[in-house]
Amino acid sequence: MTTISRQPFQLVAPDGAVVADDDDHPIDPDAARNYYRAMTLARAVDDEATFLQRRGELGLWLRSLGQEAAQIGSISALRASDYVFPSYREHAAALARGLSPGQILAQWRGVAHSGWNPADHNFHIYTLVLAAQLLHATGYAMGIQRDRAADVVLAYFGDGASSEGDAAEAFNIAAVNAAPVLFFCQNNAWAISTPNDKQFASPVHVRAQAYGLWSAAVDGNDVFAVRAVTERALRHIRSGGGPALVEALTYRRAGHSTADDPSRYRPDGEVSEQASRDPIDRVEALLRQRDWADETFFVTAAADARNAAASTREQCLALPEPSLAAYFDHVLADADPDVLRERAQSLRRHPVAVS
Ligand SMILES: Cc1ncc(C[n+]2csc(CCOP(=O)(O)OP(=O)(O)O)c2C)c(N)n1
Ligand SMILES: [Mg+2]
Repeated sequence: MTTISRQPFQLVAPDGAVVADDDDHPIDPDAARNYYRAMTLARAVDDEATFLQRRGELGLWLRSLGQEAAQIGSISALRASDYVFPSYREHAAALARGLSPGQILAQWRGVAHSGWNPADHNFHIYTLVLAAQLLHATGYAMGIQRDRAADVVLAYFGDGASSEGDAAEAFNIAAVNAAPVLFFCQNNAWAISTPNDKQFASPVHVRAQAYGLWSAAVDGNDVFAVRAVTERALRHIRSGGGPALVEALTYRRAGHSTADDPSRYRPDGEVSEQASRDPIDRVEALLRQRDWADETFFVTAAADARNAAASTREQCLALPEPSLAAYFDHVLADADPDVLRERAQSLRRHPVAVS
């Protein structure tokens, strides 16, 4: 069954008021406190990484500011054995999966091709070629299907990536094969300087229906709603219903990257208006209104966030410089004569870099 909702699904309003109850995900105090902590931690790491880039310690950083609920709500619905294909902005999801800040920063510091072994956390390396990971995810899901495993693949992508040919191919071939994959779009309203209305004439969760995907739209800044909709999509997939697509409507409150100046294209006032829909403030308002957290909880969460920031800094500065030879070590799994020749050539040309 395919569901189409033009009104994004919401459980908690921006002011913290509960607008609906949901059997798939009751609004309960433990969950609210856990979400608050996870999102606050992710925000602190993201802020610190931005400072590190400004100080010249990272070459580039792509912020996830404002997208924490979309990531935490979706990733928290998965089982540990499910496999994730991120795009390049899924830092909150990566932290929730157990990756360290240092592992996430390594690529942006230019000292590693990725920074982690995907198998360690069932979390693939970041993919910068837009929508390529949707094809990888579909292929991986078809492999799971052939292994008769019960796992599901979740693939993150952006609103801009949704108009890539790779996305169309992935949606189609996943549907034809009933592959156990959830395509999770974080629609943050912008693809660098291209707004949604210049990107597509029909939202991705509506287009998904034509491919034969189960789909739904959700308020991406409402962590409870994201979790509930993701649960529904996963249930559909796990019961053999085929692939699904969730479009989480969120907002990119930072530039595309630290190399971008959004004031060149973004209307004045848009960011401050969107700040009133902040996903962390929303859970804080809920916690305070319901009296589900006392002052000690918030003070402790803030201290944990400061520690996470300090640890991010330390881990970043402690990342080892790779040798030039290391760049050739992960090109192909087996020794290849061309790669070995280029490796030897480079080491001859740059003897200083070797030492
Ligand atoms: C195939 C491909 N084309 C172009 C680019 C350059 N590029 C990098 S990010 C980006 C915008 C992507 O926007 P979106 O999919 O909405 O993701 P967001 O960055 O907003 O999270 C573009 C055009 C790329 N990386 N890959
Ligand atoms: Mg986008």
